[in-house]
Amino acid sequence: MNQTMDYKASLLQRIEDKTARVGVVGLGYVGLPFAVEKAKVGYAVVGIDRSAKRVAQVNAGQNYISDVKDEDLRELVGRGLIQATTSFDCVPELDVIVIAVPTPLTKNLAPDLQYVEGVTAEIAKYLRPGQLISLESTTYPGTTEEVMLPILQTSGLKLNRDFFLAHSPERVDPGNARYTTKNTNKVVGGVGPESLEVAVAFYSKTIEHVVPVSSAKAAELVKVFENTFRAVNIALVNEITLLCDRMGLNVWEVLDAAFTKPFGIMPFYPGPGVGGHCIPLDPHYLEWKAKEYNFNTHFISLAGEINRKMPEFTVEKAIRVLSQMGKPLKGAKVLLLGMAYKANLSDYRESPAIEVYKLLKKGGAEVVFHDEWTPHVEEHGVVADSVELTDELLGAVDLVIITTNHKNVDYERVVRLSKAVLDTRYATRGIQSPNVVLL
Ligand code: SAJ
Repeated sequence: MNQTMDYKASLLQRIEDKTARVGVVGLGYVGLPFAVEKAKVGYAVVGIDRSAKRVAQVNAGQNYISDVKDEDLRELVGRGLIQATTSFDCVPELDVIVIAVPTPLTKNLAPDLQYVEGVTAEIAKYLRPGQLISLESTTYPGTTEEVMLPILQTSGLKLNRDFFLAHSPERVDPGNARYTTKNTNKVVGGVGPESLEVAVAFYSKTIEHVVPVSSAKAAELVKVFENTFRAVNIALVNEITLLCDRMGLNVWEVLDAAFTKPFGIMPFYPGPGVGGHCIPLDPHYLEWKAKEYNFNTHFISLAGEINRKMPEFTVEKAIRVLSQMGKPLKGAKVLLLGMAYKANLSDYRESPAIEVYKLLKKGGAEVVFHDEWTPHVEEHGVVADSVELTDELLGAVDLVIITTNHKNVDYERVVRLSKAVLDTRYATRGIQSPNVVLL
């Protein structure tokens, strides 16, 4: 009787002895650190990215992700353990393929899976027996099994006999030096027990603690819940900020005091809005899917509504500060300090500072920004370059709005030289001055 090839056993063996060749689709803030971690322990890694520029940078050992050490990438590329390509024709040589491509929203907050579907269709063209496919992109529960699996099955291959399919959500906190790809607990869910077994074996080779769950769907919901937890709690402190403004209370004092409670609370802080490619977007993937079950996720919708209101509130507060100086918004000179979506990184995608910039311009203000992390900004119709933070500039503008609390700014100097400062991040904590207004 001809023994049908046990593809699972041979794949497990290759994972175990590190002869498995690993593919990473999407060389961004998730994919490139992952590729480096896998190569560091000896796996040969092929990065696939649609950007020829990124592919060329990787093949030249030129790092572009701040969470990756330049010398690590250079060394691993030099040793031939990492290479990159724009083509999927390398797929047949790969044993494990990890997908970390963007999952954005459409303009009316519906999931946009074009990248996940496109990549899966490319992989399906080349799929062969003995391969594990793992989706890491944040998405709604059901994507891996209901969207990816049917596309992969067009290959004619059989799930859990020929190929294996899993979801293992990325948990990268950009800029977090303490928690990295290696030491952040990793949830893994398979489409069937065999897929779970193979995926757990793969991730366990480089990640200290792997957390298996019963299905890919459960793993998808774990991640969307994590980001929803943050979005809702950020919205809660933002809502308290709006109320404190009406009550004439200092929300920062209230929150600082609340967070002295040693148990049962977790610090979140208000701001000019919520940016990045995760927190403002991912929860709406769950909101959209829940409707299929005739279920309204009220917390997600409300959190999104409140967080999206914060840029407007910031400008409203700026108008009040200017009018107390006898200055209408129209013609006022305003300097934004920080365009990145959060402190100490260079990413400005969905940054609330950009929304504040647009609203101020719309109101007729003359707006410039200073942010050494984002020397040039091109997003949502704003195209502008960072200006130098000179004494003259600080003295010349009517209002400075601190929109991102980067640590590389001397806030004491900013307060000393400015007419008025609206601090949306409490970056001026500890600096007492009558010309500072907090959000
Ligand atoms: N923000 C606040 N107040 C807070 C916390 C954050 O206004 O108390 C703002 C930030 O300024 C930023 C936005 O919310 O504009 C998002 O910040 P974030 O740190 O929550 O989100 P990301 O996108 O940088 O990274 C998050 C990860 N962050 C943490 O867990 C701390 C994690 O949720 C995900 O692993 C990651 O998104 C992702 O890729 O999903």
